[in-house]
Parts: sequence; C-alpha cells; structure tokens
Amino acid sequence: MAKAPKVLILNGPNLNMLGTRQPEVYGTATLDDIDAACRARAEELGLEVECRQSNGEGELVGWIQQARGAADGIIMNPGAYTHTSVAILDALLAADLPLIEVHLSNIHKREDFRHHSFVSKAAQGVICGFGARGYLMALEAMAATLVESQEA
Ligand code: CA2
Repeated sequence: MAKAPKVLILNGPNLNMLGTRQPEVYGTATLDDIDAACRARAEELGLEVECRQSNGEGELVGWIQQARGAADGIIMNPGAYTHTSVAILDALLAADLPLIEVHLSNIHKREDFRHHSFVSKAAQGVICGFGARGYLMALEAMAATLVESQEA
C-alpha cells in the first residue's frame, strides 16, 4: 500500500489560548480539540498529519525549513505573524510545498491591519471565517491537491 502523504499543520502565536477567551471571535474549541478533529479527518482522507504550535517566529521558520523533503504539504494558521512576517513568507516560498492558509475568523471583516496577509503570496488558497471547521476544509482541499499532483 502506498505511504500516506504527510501534512504539517502549523499554528502560530496565541493559538494555544483558544477556548479560553474571545469565543465570540475564535469559537469555543481548544487547540487540542482542533488537532484531534484534524487527526480524525486526516485518517479518513488517507493523510498523515503532524500538528504543531509555536509562539515564536524563529521556531515556526525552522519547522517550515525542515518540512522541505519531510512533508508533502503545509496547512498554516500563522496567527498575528500573518500580517507582519516576511521571514515566514520567505520560508514558505523556499519550502516550495502546497500551502493552505487558514484563519478562524474572517480577517477581512476585522480591523484594517488584519486585511493584508504576507503569507497568502505563498498559498495555494486561503480559508477564513469558518472557525475550527476551516482546518477540516483545508485538509479536504489538501487531499484533493495531493491526489491531483500525483495524477499529473
Ligand atoms: O482568525 C485567525 O485565525 C487569526 O489568525 C487569529 C490571530 C489573529 O492575530 C489573526 O489576525 C487572525 C490571533 C490568535 C489569538 O487567539 C487567541 C484565542 C484566545 C485567546 C487569546 C488569543
């Protein structure tokens, strides 16, 4: 049987606080709940997933660098680094892997400074505004993308 494609799910700063505050913006699920739901959906989709979270820009850059050659795709919610980090963008461009950017909230409905994403330049697509379900939508899109790339 062919090896399951590996997808790295990365979460950026403060997303470890999910479920503790601002449920009206980010929902009530904790990051552990989201990771567990992703693992269950990934198994149904025939994907292997690894879920990681960091509050540090450098640590996220290091994990993205390591993903090249070790993973087949990346799903990332870069948190506030979305709007500030050229370093994360450069790492994602260099990784040269299919990337799906996820945000729990609809960043376009919020403050102006959240409307721009540096990361989107490296993304195949962006899912925002669907809460925790967005990660599962991203996994479905990633599974389809990886199947298409195997067929090409
Ligand atoms: O909507 C998203 O997923 C964001 O990436 C979340 C980031 C925010 O800076 C982006 O603009 C949009 C913030 C995550 C902080 O999450 C918390 C959750 C509970 C308590 C405190 C922070």
